[in-house]
Amino acid sequence: MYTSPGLTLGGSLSSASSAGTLGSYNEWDPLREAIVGRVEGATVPDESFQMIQATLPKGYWQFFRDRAGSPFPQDVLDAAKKDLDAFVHILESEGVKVRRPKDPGDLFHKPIEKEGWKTKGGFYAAMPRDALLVVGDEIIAAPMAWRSRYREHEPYQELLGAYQQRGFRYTVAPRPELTDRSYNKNWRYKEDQFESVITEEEPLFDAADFIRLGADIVVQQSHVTNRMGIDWLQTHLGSRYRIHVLQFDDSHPMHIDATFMPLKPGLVLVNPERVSETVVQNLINGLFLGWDFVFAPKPIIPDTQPLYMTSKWLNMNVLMLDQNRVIVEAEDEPMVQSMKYLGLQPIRCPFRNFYSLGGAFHCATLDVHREGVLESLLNRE
Ligand code: DAV
Repeated sequence: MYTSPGLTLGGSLSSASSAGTLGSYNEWDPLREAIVGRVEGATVPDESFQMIQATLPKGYWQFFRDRAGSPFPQDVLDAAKKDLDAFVHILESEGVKVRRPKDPGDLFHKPIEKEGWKTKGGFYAAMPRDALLVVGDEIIAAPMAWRSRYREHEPYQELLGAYQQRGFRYTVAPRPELTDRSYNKNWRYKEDQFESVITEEEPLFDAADFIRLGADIVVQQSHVTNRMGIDWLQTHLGSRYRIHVLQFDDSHPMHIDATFMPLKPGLVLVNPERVSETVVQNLINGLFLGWDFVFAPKPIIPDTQPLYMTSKWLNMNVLMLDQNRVIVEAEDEPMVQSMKYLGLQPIRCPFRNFYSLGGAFHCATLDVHREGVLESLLNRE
């Protein structure tokens, strides 16, 4: 067991009133401060058709082909913003200090041009969990595989600067080149088999493919996270942390947090369509010795809700405020009941309209400060 880094408050984020520590080690310690994303300026991402096929739902492939580079429909954004405002309000009333990235303005409506490629636009600052990874007292900017996400860290720069003054370490992972060599040109859509659309040309990852459990971090290889990216992070973090690569039954993996969601020490919520009984048994007999695994209830989102970028399994993309309180979608009765059954206290927040942007409570946040210490909770043999 290690002790907390115990950073002191530098002052530039002066409204932070507490004794001022930063950092977080896991997904369940008491949440004191979080970044919540923004929907303003969200742009339909301009990615190759192979990347769209690999990561996005079939029913919307044509939408992405037709609308790449243009803003998301305004009514979708307005409705999503309402949900997000309600979420911020709930977090604040539960005692969480909320920080927001800067309004990106037209940043994401502008083309991004690098050597050998150009996109019509960027994406959004709605999901800080994708772009930034907090490990202890360090924030790491992810080397993201989508070209449209190349400038996604920019709306967070001011916040990150202020956090640095408060003692957070800020690391930018090596900026990827994202030339054609980073993408597997022979990739073809397969319904049931995972073969990554990205290559091992350079380290790539989205922060949301990692889940933190103290000194152990689990990750999935995906269509946006490669082996080199995982290895880079392990080398960077050093021996204090151990990264474990888990494999699930998912041919279109992009972000682990609708598949594998630890709720507290000893308890993981898993996706029954992607995590088989056999995989669960192997985990319980090994790395997760002594832990309980619970299958998430089936999502109940109506088909009328447009889900451009995600499956319905966002129902399990919950956010723990501590080992007891958990934020759950307001109308998701099965999830509310499951959480109660597990002895947790669900807090309902309307979020279906935000789902349309591809994430839920975990995706839309970044845990800047959870009170707690670094612990080793898994069975490393
Ligand atoms: O169905 O696994 C998760 C998206 C999180 N950004 C899914 C989508």
